[in-house]
Amino acid sequence: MLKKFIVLAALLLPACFANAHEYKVGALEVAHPWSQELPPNAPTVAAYFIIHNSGNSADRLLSVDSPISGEAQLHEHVMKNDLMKMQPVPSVDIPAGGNVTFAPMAYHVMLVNLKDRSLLTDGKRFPMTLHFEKAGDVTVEVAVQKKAPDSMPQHVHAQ
Ligand SMILES: [Cu+2]
Repeated sequence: MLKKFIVLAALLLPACFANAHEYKVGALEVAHPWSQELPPNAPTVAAYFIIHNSGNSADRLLSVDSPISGEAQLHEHVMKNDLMKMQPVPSVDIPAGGNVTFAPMAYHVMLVNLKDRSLLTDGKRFPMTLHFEKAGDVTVEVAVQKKAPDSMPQHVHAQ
C-alpha cells in the first residue's frame, strides 16, 4: 500500500513540484497546464495538461480559448502514411474515472493567431479557459517553461 503510494507520488510529483498547479471544476481536475517556450517568431503555441475525471459520468471538452490568441483549436496526432500529423478534433471525451493527457505527440491545444507574446517566455503564465459540456468553464494559468515536465509521457514508437 505504502509502496504503491510512493511509486505513484514519484510518477506524479517531482518534475513539476516547484510550480505544480491544478484546477478543479465539478468532478474534473486539470493538472499542470504548461507550454514549451518557443522562438519569438513561432506562428503557433501548444498547451498541454492532464484532465482527471473523478466523477461517474463522462464529460467532454468542447472548446478552449485564451486572450493571447485569436483562436484555440483542439488537436490530435494521428499516423498517416507513416507520418505523424496533427489535425483538429471537434471535442475530446473525458471518460468517467479516467485521465486524458494533453501532451506533445498527443492531444493538445493549438493557439493560433497569436495576439500577445509577452507571456510566452520561460517562467511566465498565460490564462486559458476550458469549456466542458457538463462541468462548465474553468480558467487555468498555463506555465511556460523551457523543458517539458519529466512526468510528461514522451513519444513512444510503436513496434
Ligand atoms: Cu496542433
